[in-house]
Amino acid sequence: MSEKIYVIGHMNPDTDSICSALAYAEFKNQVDPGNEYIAARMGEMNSETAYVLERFGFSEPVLLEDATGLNIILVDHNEKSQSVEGYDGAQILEVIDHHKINFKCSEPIYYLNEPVGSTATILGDMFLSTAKNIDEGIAGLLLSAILSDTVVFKSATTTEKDWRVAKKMAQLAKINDIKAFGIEVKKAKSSLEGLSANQIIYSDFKDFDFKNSKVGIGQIEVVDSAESEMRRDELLDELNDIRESKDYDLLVLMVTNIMDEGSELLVSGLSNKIEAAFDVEVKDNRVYLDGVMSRKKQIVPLIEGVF
Ligand SMILES: [Mn+2]
Repeated sequence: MSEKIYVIGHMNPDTDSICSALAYAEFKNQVDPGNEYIAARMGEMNSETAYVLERFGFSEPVLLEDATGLNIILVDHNEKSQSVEGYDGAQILEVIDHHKINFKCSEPIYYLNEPVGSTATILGDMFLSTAKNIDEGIAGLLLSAILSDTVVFKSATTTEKDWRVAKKMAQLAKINDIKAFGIEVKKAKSSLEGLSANQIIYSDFKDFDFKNSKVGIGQIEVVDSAESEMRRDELLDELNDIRESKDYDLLVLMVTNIMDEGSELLVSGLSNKIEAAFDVEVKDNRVYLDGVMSRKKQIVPLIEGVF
């Protein structure tokens, strides 16, 4: 009997989560035509992702609010704290991811995790080795997701494999200048205009539990810091409000400038943890970290280490 299986990325979806869900659903429909694989999302897409989908002619994945009783495949995440409502009551059939693993299962499942720059890198490789055909649009989605997650290959998470798969995908998607296209993708999200401070903080936000301390870390990427500097006080006020109303011990917004290759951290709560983690002084609730662009590699492990 044909089953419906939802392929879904993390909460507050980024381009990698959305494009990987679309691409992996397509891959599975090719290799397992007996079942129906449906790309899904949890929450609203950001403007960068909307730009990418429009560019390659895709409509947005279906919104999944509760996965209780459903068959699901997780892409681009594995932890419950970053996943859909109903996680415990869902049948998780597979995980394809590139994050640290915090996952339990009672039966053997297909679990593929690689320390590469994006989930799309893993999927692109899979398409190249196994799929019957790679649609120009799917290649475009995967290329965009690699460029997005690796910040156009500038992030410390970038590997040789990201480059290799991106080049192949660019050929298939008929994109000649990969870096120029990457900046174009990044620019689609970098404007803060029309967004409230709350929307900016939550545009790419992750929750963490560090030894029972509640920590939240958001990240925005800008190509020019003028806008975020102008709104710094407003962003700090909103961080304080969120921390108080949602009981965070530490709340951080990384404002990453992809041209300067560094991040300013706006900090609410335990700023002594930030000082200890990075050996810096937090002044007026902020500190600039040169060369730091990756939340996953350069921020999360260091903060976790001081809890
Ligand atoms: Mn990712």
